[in-house]
Amino acid sequence: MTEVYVSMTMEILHNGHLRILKEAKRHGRVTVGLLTDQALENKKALPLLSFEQRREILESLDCVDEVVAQDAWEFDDVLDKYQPKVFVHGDKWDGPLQGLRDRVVQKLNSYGGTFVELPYSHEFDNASIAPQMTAALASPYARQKAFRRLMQSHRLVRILEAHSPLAALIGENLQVERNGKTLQFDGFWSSSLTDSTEMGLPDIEALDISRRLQNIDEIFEVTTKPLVMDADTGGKAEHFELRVRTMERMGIAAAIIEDKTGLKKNSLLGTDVPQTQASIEEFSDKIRAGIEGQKYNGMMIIARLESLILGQGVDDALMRADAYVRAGAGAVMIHSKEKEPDEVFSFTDQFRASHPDIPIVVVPSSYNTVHDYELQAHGVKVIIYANHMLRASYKAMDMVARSILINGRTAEIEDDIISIKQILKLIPGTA
Ligand code: SPV
Ligand code: MG
Repeated sequence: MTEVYVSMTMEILHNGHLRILKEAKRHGRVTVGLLTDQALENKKALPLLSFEQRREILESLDCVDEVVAQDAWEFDDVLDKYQPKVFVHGDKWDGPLQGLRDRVVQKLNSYGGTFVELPYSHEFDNASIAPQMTAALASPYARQKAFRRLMQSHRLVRILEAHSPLAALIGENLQVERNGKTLQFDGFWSSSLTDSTEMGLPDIEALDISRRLQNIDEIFEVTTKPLVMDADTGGKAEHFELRVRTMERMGIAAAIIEDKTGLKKNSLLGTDVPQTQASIEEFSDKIRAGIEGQKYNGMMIIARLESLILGQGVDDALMRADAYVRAGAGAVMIHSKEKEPDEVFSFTDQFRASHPDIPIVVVPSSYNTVHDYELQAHGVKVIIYANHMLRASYKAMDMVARSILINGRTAEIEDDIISIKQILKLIPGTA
């Protein structure tokens, strides 16, 4: 029988897929190359269904003979490997597929394969299924699941601070090209520093938890990506146990708690202000409370080590990290306020060796010359850009206000700010 190859992501199975697969079946034995999370990296958001779930659905179809994992977005490797007699694909080659068609034709010609290109059915384009998909992706459980899958994947996870829904929309939608790869942020950071600053309050856990959660709820209203909450010290273990229930129900993907006790000050102040680290026992109890308080273990509890911030050294951080993981922390965050990442790397290299599977989170606010790929090479899994959106907005607002006073009008600043026309287009439903 003729070998026919069809490649698909299949976020959800719809009759557009069935049409393609039935057409493919007319040409012979059908192998579906199902895109893995790795193949989708930097190209598309991860589908709601896991690879295994999508595979099971496809395998149950009469028009599919075999499902294989396609680990690359491009078709070069699969065409070399399977050399199918027939390659079936829709005729829509825009967006991230751009440029791939010519290479497919070339490869097929090189060994005499046939290209069957099917007309794209606009019945199933993003616009028609997007609202339902967005609603599904934005559900509390889906956000938490997406985060866990990101943590299990091989990819570096980039988290952007969002102090408002508008800031979050940038993290939700922005895509850039770097070295031929499409990059985007994977989720949001709800920062105690920027949430407090936005309210004109110091970062000392003074902002009410209900207000922090309200901010998150507003961000959730307009986005789909996972959110990591800076839960400060978590407060008293008994209170934290109750709060995690609400956080979990809302769909917060992870809560990071820091191992300080008493009145917490911002970490970047280090030992310039009085700050006390909790005992290992006290903090381990809080981690356990954060796990036990949840209904379905939807939210990861991440232990944040303040040893370097408080001058206790890398060995102290390693000893604590080990204890916190034993208490059930799903990941550890190592924080530093140094200009260079040396002590962070000393921690990550040693921790990686003893705990290869526990994700490491970093917040490179002070050691800001280090690149994401260097952090990744040292075993970092998650990078949080913790305060830059708020810092950007304050500076821009200050500049505008000054310009208005100095010039006595707004014409001079117009080119540096978003136009009213763009604002009206920015939010669907405004115009
Ligand atoms: C925050 O963003 O509130 C943090 C990170 O906790 S830091 O400000 O560096 O302490
Ligand atoms: Mg904080």
